[in-house]
Amino acid sequence: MRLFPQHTADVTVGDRTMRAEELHGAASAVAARVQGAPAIAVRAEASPETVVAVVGCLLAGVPVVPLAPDAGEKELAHVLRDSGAVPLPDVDLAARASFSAPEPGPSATATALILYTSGTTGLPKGVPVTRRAIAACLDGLAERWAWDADDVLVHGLPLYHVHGLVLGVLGPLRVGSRLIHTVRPQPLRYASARGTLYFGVPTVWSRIAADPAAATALRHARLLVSGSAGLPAGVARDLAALTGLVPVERYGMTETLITIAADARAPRRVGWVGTPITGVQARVVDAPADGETPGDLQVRGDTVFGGYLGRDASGFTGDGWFDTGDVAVTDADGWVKIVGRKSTDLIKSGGYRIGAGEVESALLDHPAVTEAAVIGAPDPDLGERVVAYVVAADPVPAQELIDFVARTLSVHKRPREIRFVGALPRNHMGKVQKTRLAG
Ligand code: MLC
Ligand code: AMP
Repeated sequence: MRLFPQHTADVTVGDRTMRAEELHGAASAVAARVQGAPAIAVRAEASPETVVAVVGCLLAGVPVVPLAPDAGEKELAHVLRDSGAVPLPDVDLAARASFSAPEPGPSATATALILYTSGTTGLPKGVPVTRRAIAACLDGLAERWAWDADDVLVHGLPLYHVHGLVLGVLGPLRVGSRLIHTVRPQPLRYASARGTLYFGVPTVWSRIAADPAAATALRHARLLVSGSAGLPAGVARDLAALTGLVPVERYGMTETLITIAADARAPRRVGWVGTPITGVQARVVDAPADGETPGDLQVRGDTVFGGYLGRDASGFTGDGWFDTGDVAVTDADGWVKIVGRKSTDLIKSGGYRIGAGEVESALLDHPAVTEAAVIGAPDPDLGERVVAYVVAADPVPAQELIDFVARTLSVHKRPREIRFVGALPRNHMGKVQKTRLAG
């Protein structure tokens, strides 16, 4: 199954642009080199090399494991061991080859990507994403957003998650629209790139809304899209005032890709993420479609994965629906609004998903730390920020612990704040009572 036509569109990352033919030639050279490998790990810096590496592996039908460029030793070792992926040697952007996969080519059910994502406890788990899931997700979104080859997509999101990589790179290549990646998602960089379509997480939109010069520069855009976390109503309001546009929202997960999205042509309903895209069904369990009663959000369909790499298919109901862990309401028109999350041990900070257990165990690896409990505290900029309650055997500066987590896991998983306590609140079974830790 082909994911994109041979010559799609030009891709710019930072100050480097690759014409569609150049991208295809360099990616073909990668494909010829990696063909037959079980899986290839790509250090996913925001660069044309990353785009070429990913496209090359996909041409060859070899699964890609994108690595966070700032992944620390512990996280990196785990991902490489768990996936069995082999790191890709340097990519030559000047290489030109012509590659066609032996017929019949990779099947629709072949794994295209293995994305690592945090659970509530333990180390991140691998999510195999099939070619069919990617195609269904991108075609469904193109339909919702009337996204076509005349669009120019702008974003600066990281290239190792669904948002920045699947939607933000494979999306334009499949649709044939030009991509301008700004390397970092800073307001002024969005403002100076002339696009029609802009992707951002709520933190990006809130920073743009707080920068009127940057925001007003987006007035020419056709569509702003927000996702990966809930968009605060105040941010939507400020953006509307400055740009004349209210972002369209969509909802998804690493395990399911994007499942629910609002139609760009429909009136905006801030906080509502839309209806299931083509090929996907959603249900809110044991709740009437009254727009008010919350229940567990479950999904199934073409975009949904089949189970974590090397593990059983946890998270699925007996009748084959994936339990997202999110709590939602739905209304008579089938629109969905995300109202919360079942586990407080999954933190969303700046759109990144961070497992409390993973940060706790990283902190416990530090010799001065005897106990640690991590929570997500409400944060006006990041949505939630990682806060760690720590019992220390010896005096240790908070910054040392923050840097230690940034080094062992990755920078975005570091606690933004350490609160030293004499003991953690525990119940009579000895379990930490996180509800008694103040946000
Ligand atoms: C700070 N830095 C440190 C550090 N403290 N470096 C080492 N050690 C420390 N202790 C450095 C960082 O490396 C970085 O450098 C700089 O300081 C700023 O880092 P930051 O403060 O962490 O960045 P911040 O401004 O908080 O980031 C906000 C953000 C980011 C919005 C840019 O959170 C982001 O990119 N979010 C996107 C997440 C995303 O794509 N999620 C999608 C998941 S998919 P430098 O040099 O790099 O600036 C999904 C599915 C779906 O959810 O529905 O989409
Ligand atoms: P990740 O695995 O990083 O893709 O994170 C998935 C989680 O992000 C979901 O389970 C939701 O909690 C959250 N999420 C994604 N999109 C939205 C949205 N539009 N509104 C609210 N939460 C969202």
